Amino acid sequence: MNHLFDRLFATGGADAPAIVVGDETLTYAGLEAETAGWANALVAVGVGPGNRVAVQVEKSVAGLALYLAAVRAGAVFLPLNPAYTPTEVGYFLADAEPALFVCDPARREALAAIAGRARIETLGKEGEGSLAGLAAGSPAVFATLPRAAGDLAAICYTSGTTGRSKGAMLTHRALASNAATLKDLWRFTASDVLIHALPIYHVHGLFIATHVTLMAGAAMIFQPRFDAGTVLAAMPHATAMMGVPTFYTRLLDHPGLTREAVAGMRLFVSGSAPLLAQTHRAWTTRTGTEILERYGLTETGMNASHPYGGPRLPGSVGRALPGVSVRIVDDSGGAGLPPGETGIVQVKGPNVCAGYWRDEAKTAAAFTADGWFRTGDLGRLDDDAYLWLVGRSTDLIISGGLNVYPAEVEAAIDALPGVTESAVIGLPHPDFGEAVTAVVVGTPDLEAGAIATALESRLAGFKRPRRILFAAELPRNAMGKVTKAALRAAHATLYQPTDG
Ligand code: MCA
Repeated sequence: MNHLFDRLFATGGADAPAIVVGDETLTYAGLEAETAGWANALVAVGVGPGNRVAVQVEKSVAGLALYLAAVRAGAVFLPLNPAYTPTEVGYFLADAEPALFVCDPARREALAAIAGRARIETLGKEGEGSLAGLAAGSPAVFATLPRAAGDLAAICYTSGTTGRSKGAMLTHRALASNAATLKDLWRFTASDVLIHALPIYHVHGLFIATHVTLMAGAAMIFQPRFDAGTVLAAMPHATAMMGVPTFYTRLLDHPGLTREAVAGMRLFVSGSAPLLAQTHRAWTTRTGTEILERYGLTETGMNASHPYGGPRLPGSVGRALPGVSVRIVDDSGGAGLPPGETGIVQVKGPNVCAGYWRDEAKTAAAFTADGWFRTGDLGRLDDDAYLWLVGRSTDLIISGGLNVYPAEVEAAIDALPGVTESAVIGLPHPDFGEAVTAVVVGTPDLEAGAIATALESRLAGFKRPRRILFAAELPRNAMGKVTKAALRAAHATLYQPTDG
């Protein structure tokens, strides 16, 4: 048995729709056959059980089939944001040492230099490319390789507060158990149709949305990217959507969002970044439906969720999922704190990753001696066991649902000529929730435009500062540490719309 793949395809009827793109529908039997072709192609290029398959492609059904095929072939999938620069990709490939790297045909040459020993094959947005050709010419049957619950299915990279990115090792158990729990909690059945407008290079779109849908035997309307008008046009044909808060604020900005537009939708899920209580309330007022918020991490998948039937308290992320435990501990990491007291959030459960890829020190630092995972988030539990997140113990920025680590952006800026030092902070932003902002100290001839241009080849677009500010010096505390809270307070309204 393949612990994850077999469960994903256990419910969907052969002729039932699995994926709808435009006016084309792929049934469960069709999707299974598609993944077989891709799995045969993977084996043909030498991918074996346990090998890593790194993939940096635009969102497409073929890209999703490639992921499922990697699971079938017993490989370990490593999804990469198409926005990553060759330098960024180079780090992941060097660290994960994949047997195969799949990229867009247009980028093959640029990326060949950084692929190391990995074999390169291609897959384009329109289904073209070398691996796509191989998959299309391969048999549509494949004997799925057995995989145990504890085997790795994927490695997802997440940056650290200092230093380089770490690869969270996600097992078949972690992914399958999380999907099964959420399917039941959110009451997914074969009658559901999910609007899938999330990217498939991250946990939310690749695992949560896809696995929950497939495990339920439901269908998804697959959209290449989020566009409010396109999502609204799909709503009469759908029952559910999963999104990041930016989806909801952009939909609220669209005149087409009305009670009638959402009449057939039974569930709106938000996650990956905090949903402002005011957005939650504005949504309820406008549509008569309540957004269900849930809380997760790359390392753990989902940990907590608003109840389906009970109160969806705005500003809270609900209760620990069945089978998952959440506790709040004090700063010293010792005793669990009683309800009402704020501390560090720790989680435990089958959903938690097996540690970081080839990094025993970071793995050891991420877990307590008694096996709890340190989330890096600060929060409190109330008397009804609802979790309220109040901040982070790290200075992580979440922009439009994507994590940005200031240390990485600061290092790129500090390496530029004329820069003495920099501090990168997240400031409240109406569209992205938080916007990456740099405060730079350096020679008087430094210009924001030149810094922005220099960063283009080093950092993916979502990590690059929206605004670059200059200062004579950075505020510091008595220990000499830059006080980012002071910087955030000083520039809190930088992105707020001004009257008049
Ligand atoms: C794109 N850009 C961004 C972002 N996305 N800038 C800041 N933050 C972003 N998130 C920039 C691009 O670099 C580009 O800049 C410009 O915006 C337009 O790019 P485009 O791709 O057209 O943007 P968009 O389509 O408007 O995308 C915004 C988005 C998208 C819809 C919010 O980022 C998105 O789908 N985010 C979801 C990410 C996600 O799935 N997160 C889940 C992670 P320029 O013009 O300068 O080139 S999983 C997770 O967090 C955990 C486990 C969990 O709990 O789910």
